[in-house]
Amino acid sequence: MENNKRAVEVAVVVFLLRGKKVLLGRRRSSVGHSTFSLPGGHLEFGESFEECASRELKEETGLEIKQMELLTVKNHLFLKEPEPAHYVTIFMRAVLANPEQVPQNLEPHRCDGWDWYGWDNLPKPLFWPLEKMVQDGFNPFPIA
Ligand code: 8DG
Ligand code: MG
Ligand code: MG
Repeated sequence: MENNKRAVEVAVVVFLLRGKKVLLGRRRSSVGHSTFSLPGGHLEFGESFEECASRELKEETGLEIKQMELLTVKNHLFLKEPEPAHYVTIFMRAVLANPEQVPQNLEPHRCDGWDWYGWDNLPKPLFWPLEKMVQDGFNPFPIA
C-alpha cells in the first residue's frame, strides 16, 4: 500500500453529555473541515486515555470533566483527505465536573465554536466518522 510508510495515530475524543445533549463543534482543521465533531485530539506519549480526554477538553473548551468511561474504539482511514491519515480513535464518555460551566472556543483556528445538541437533533454535516456511527445506530447515552 502506497501509504504504508506513514504512522498510524491515536486520537481520544469525548462524548461529553449534559442531560440529553452532547457537545459538538464545527471543525476548521483540514481533516473534516466545516463538519461537526466531538472535542478531542492526539494521545501524547505517556498519557492514559482519561488524561488525554481531560487535557484536550481543557485545551479546546476550558471545561473540566468527570466520570470518564471508555465507550468504543474505531479504526478510521482518511485516505482521500489532502493529508492522508489513519487514526485509531478512542471514544470516551464523560459529564461536566461543574454543570454550570460554559464551553469556550479556546482554539478558534481549529473550531468555529462549541454548542450542545440533542441526539435527535444533531447538526449537519457531521464529521463522517460520527455520521457513520449515528447511521450504524450507535448511541452514547447510558440506558435509563
Ligand atoms: P491536538 O494537536 O490537539 O492533539 O489535535 P487536534 O487538532 O485537537 O486533533 P483533532 O483533529 O481534533 O482529533 C484528532 C483526530 O481524531 C482527527 O483528525 C480524526 C480523529 N477523530 C475521529 N472522530 C473524531 C471526532 O468526532 N472529533 C475529533 N476531534 N476527532 C475525531 O475519528
Ligand atoms: Mg486538540
Ligand atoms: Mg481537537
